[in-house]
Amino acid sequence: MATTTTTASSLIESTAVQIGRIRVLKEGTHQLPKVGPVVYWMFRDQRLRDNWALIHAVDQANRLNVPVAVAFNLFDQFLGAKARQLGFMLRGLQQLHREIEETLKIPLFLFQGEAVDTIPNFVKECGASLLVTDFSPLREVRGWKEEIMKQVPDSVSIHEVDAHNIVPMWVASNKLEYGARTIRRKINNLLPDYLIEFPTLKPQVKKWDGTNRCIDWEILIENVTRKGAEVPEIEWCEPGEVAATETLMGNKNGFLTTRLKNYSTDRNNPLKPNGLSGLSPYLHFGHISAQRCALEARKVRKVNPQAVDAFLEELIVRRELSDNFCYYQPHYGSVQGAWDWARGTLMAHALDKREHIYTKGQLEKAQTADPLWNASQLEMVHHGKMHGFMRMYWAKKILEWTSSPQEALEIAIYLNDKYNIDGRDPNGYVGCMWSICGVHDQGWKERPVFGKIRYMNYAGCKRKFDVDGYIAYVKRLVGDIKKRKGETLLDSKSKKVMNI
Ligand code: FAD
Ligand code: FO1
Repeated sequence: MATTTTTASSLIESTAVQIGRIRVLKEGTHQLPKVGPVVYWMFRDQRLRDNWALIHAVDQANRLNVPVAVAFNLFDQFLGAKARQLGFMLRGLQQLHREIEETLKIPLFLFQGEAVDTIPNFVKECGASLLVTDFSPLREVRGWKEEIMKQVPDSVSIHEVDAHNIVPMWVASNKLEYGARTIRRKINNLLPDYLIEFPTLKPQVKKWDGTNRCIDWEILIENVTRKGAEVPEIEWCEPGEVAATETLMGNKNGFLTTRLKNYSTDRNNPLKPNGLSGLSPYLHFGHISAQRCALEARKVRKVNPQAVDAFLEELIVRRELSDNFCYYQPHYGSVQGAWDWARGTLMAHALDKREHIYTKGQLEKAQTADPLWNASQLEMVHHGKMHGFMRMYWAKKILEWTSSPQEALEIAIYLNDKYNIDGRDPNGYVGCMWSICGVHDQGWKERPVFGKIRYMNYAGCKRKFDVDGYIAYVKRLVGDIKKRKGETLLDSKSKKVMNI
């Protein structure tokens, strides 16, 4: 994608958002004073608060003295998403829609279909002069943007804003980073410039005067969740910005307010899911800004410096490293995307005898001889979020039990995207590649099947945590979920019978 660094001519001098956070993807030829509205195509950062893309869109609209609108495109099929993910996302969007129209009087337009059709059509229809997009490194998103750049009229400018990372991905580094060690220094040097308090979102000067189609959220959510019923919604995680902020710092069970102190110790204990922040569903769908999480975490650093530093390492360095990898490594999600040393060692051991070989179906149904692995798979399938520690073990065993590293990677990504509420995320593609292809890891003592890829086994887990306790915990968890499902089913059937 031909991106030019931001030039003043294309940007009405933006003071609200640092220039480094904005990339001009296309220079429009619109001539002042005849300018049309600003459209923000919201994709990854589905929130009102602390959203640099929205701040930029409103700022530019006010400078051009034109209205601003938000457009969201619901894809019919998005990387295998089912009811679990789409229901969560749409319920979050429903809240956003109500708030953005009531408090900011900014219309939200929801389109269904392919963004390469709906977004350019909307831009043409409303005569927009600027299209603002947020940033995702995923190849599908980049392909859509390339196409949209061709489809929109010459007069339209397109600005991309990294509203997801604290240090914009392209500012942190202009190349594929080798690991956390190399990118950490670059990010830390830039944090003083970028880890700053957000400006208040200014009210828009000009109101949208076009008619805005109303959205029947209930019908839409009902249809989408019925179609994707194979992977049912989760009940334990309330979607939306309010719940996200509660999870971060609510008085009742907030991570920073009530659960931070055990983070450094408990986060590697699968028996303590509350030991993790629980923020990944909200960070993935953009219901909360990572920058907000970091700003709030820094405020409580004095109380728990170790826990805050460990959290910021994951939230800033590891997370931004994932975006760096997916952006600069076109073969992310494939063995081709691994470093030479890893590809070499995996190929050298590809024909080593495997103790077990399982098919994708057997793995999906947790039908292996390893009760620990089965428990982690069942936690993901039924609970919708596998514990971070178990994800490493889970993925590494798939390498051990399939006939090739590429097949292992494909199965791990397929299952991770299908069942985890935070799937289809750069963190997931990198998590699977770290586990199976040693990306961002070093080489270890050579052994069968794994070669020099870091090895994890049951005995190692037993040394770290109460394996039997975790297996029993997941058994209870799955039993409770099935019981609740049975009750709701019975309840709805009895309602039908009693015609309630
Ligand atoms: P916390 O420990 O509280 O982390 C807070 C935030 O920091 C996370 O939400 C995430 O944004 C970031 N973070 C934490 N660990 C990592 C990491 N290892 N790499 C990158 N960022 C990290 N994360 C996802 O968001 N989606 C996925 O689909 C996903 N799949 C994974 C698959 C495998 C095989 C592995 C090894 C890791 C995967 N991860 C994924 C990374 C990590 O396991 C999750 O981000 C974390 O468990 C989410 O729970 P949490 O927010 O409660 O964790
Ligand atoms: N973003 C959209 O703009 N439209 C969608 O229809 C959409 C569906 C979707 C389903 C699952 C999921 O995990 C994310 C989804 N997103 C959607 C959000 C966006 O794609 C993600 O933020 C990226 O995958 C991360 O870069």
